Amino acid sequence: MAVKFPEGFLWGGATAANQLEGAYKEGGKGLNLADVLPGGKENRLKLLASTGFDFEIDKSKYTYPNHEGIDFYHRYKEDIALFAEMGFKTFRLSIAWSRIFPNGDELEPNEEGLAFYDRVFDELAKYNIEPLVTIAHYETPLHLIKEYGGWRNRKLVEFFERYVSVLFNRYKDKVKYWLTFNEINGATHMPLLGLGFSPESEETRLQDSFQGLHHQFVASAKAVQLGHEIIPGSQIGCMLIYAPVYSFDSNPENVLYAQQEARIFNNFCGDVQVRGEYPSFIDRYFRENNIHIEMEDGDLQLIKEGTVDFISFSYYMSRTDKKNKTPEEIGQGNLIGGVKNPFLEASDWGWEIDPVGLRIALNELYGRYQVPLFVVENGLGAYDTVEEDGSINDDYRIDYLREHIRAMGEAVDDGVELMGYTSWGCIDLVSASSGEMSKRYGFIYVDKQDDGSGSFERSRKKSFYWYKNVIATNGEEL
Ligand code: BGP
Repeated sequence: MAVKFPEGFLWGGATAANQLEGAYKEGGKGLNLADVLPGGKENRLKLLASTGFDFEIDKSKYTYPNHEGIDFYHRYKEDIALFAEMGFKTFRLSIAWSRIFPNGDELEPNEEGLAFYDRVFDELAKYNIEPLVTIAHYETPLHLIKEYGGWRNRKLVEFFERYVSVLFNRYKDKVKYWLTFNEINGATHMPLLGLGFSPESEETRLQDSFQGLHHQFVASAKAVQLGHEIIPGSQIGCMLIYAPVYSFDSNPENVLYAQQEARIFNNFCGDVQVRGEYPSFIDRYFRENNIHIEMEDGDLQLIKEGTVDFISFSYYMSRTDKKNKTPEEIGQGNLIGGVKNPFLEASDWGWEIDPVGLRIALNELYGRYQVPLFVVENGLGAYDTVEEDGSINDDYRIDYLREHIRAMGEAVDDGVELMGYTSWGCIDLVSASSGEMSKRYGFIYVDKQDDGSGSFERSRKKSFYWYKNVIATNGEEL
């Protein structure tokens, strides 16, 4: 039976500034984190997971794919026309903080940066495509990283507040949907991406990450309050990376372990941002891990008053786990840990493919919070082949998306309130975790290769026509 989606469901695609804009030094933009992350899976993953990352750019050693991205900065009109052709109702993009405040700590914004996003929003408006804007997506200005140590430093709350109030005032007539911090709960895993610092050592990782998270909770709550004041009717969401945690087996010790891991990874940030308070289970975790959060008077009140309107999340995989892993089992799970799930297949990058997990995720989140949900990232990173006639037959991507969309439809039938779906990387772009172009997610192919060659020319993949029909039939024809 066909699944059904509500009227006005927001179908679309998702991107982030640093992964598609390029033009890394144009328009007065300052450097940000992504500008100093090298390309190539080995280099990037190693650096993201490392401690004591050196932020000086060594151009002779690496390539920097985010410098050019896919040149959206110059080609946004062509790209938005293609999104419109697919029938997008919404387009998720982020604003690069360092286009607006090149160093992050200035008092006055950079007009050229602001004007660029005006042009993008105006272009979207031409086609009635609603922008969904992420305010911070792995793009901390480099100056804030080097001079202040990233989000460990309370000062960033003040700089962020200035940044968001500039955004809300400037775009109040153009943008209604906002997200504060991308995948906020991923921060303890890879603090460099979300919190803009690389831990000094493994011993300091948790303490510094949770302190940085506290600063982001305060900053996010302020953003929600400001947004509601400046833009009446605006809707401001949090953004989580959500991966249901399955127990490897029915051993109660493993079930308990899975539950506890899920609480820390999946629930903690949502509890703070949606319910407006630190959950009681975190006290024991902090105590046992020797974590002490420094708070200022009024922080908890602010967090209480700045709760989000909806929850958005990325879903790529579930996680299967057990309490005692053998040395062989460690590292066999997903990017986010755990052990191999014998029932699931994985992508070429080892991300386990689990559409049922999306239905589980939606039910878990809605059951816990009863606020509207928005799937703002989901998709298959895969190698694509361009045939001699120029066609790209990405049936594997269509299969992946079909099953995930079907699972969402089932969740809607389960009673979940779902606002929309923006599949990740609707146009090929630079991969965040691996810095590769060859890990492609798009409906639109971009001729840019890992070695930096390519014409940037865009072409429609088979999935482009498929998704167009999905949107046209509001998900009835998959
Ligand atoms: C999410 C990020 C995105 C994105 C996506 C896919 O974690 O929010 O920025 O890139 O994952 O990951 P990757 O690019 O590593 O394949």
